[in-house]
Amino acid sequence: MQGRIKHLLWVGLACMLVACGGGGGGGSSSTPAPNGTFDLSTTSLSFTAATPISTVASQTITLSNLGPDAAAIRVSSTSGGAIASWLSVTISGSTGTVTANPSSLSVGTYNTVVRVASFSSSGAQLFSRDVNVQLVVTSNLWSIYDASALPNATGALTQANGSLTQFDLNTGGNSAYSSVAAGILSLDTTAAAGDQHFFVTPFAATNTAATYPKKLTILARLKGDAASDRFLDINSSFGDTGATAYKAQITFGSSFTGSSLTNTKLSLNNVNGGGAVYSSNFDATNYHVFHIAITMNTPSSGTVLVYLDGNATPILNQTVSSFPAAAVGENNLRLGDTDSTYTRKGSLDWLVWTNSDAYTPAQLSGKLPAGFTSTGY
Ligand SMILES: [Ca+2]
Repeated sequence: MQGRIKHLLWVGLACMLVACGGGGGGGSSSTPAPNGTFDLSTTSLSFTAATPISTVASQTITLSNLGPDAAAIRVSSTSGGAIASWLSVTISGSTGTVTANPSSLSVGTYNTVVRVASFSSSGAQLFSRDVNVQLVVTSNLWSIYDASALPNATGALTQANGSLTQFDLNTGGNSAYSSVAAGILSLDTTAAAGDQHFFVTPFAATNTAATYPKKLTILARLKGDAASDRFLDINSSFGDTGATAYKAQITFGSSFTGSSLTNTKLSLNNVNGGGAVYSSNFDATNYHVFHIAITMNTPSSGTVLVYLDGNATPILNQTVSSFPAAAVGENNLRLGDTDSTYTRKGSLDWLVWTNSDAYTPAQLSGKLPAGFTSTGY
């Protein structure tokens, strides 16, 4: 049934293409040779998508010289079956619109051939033209810190556009408080609880625009250390240029709720004009992938979700009517010990983020940067 409806639709479209109107007449039973050569404006199309972007811009092809005998246009694979599931083609008038949808694809290169064919009113194929379509799915959506060097070492941070930059160490930070070995960043401020020691880097320039919602997804693989009940902070500020900024402050490991390292929490600090809200428990003696998804609906309000190891159910899901204020225009990510009262000690394997969207684990399955796949992704 569906196929027949589709066929009738194509016939209708073809009438627009070849001016079917005009009175008919005839009744001849002969089958003259078809006229027209049926040309396409291109026989190859190329798309590029950076995961996990779900859509890319469509491209068009123009049909011409169909000739008077073409009564229908059909699109298929070269064997006459359905075209690739990641591709759609619609034809309106003399324009074919080709849309690639990489949302279900992993990083890689995908090639397919689409056949555009004209058919006579009796259903005989007249001409066909093939279009080679390539879709390259890349993973360069992410800003990546892989802990192969200190965060403030030159070139330690790969930005989403491929450029190499690095974090800055905060003023007052002590280089003795962090070290890197075997691809792991170790942070330890237990020598002086009052010290702050963190790395900071600005978000992409696009996040400075005063348009909402603003979105951020961060994934970090890290674990705690029994020498300190708190092991790391990840703070994100979302300031518009010249305006008061607000920040999401997350602290991993919070024994002040009475938990231990084997049964600890993370906290989202100073929200809704009050104190912290806490996640459900996890085991901070082992590495976990923490997945933070933030949506700012206004400069000072939004939602924060934190997922653990790719599980669909978040360990924290908080609607925030007011985040704590930061400095005017502050628009950056902070990693380390931002606390002037308590210590931090912990280890970080890697950290990646994107300002593209606030993704769920399912949306990121198979779409983390190469080499960063983990349990749950
Ligand atoms: Ca401190």
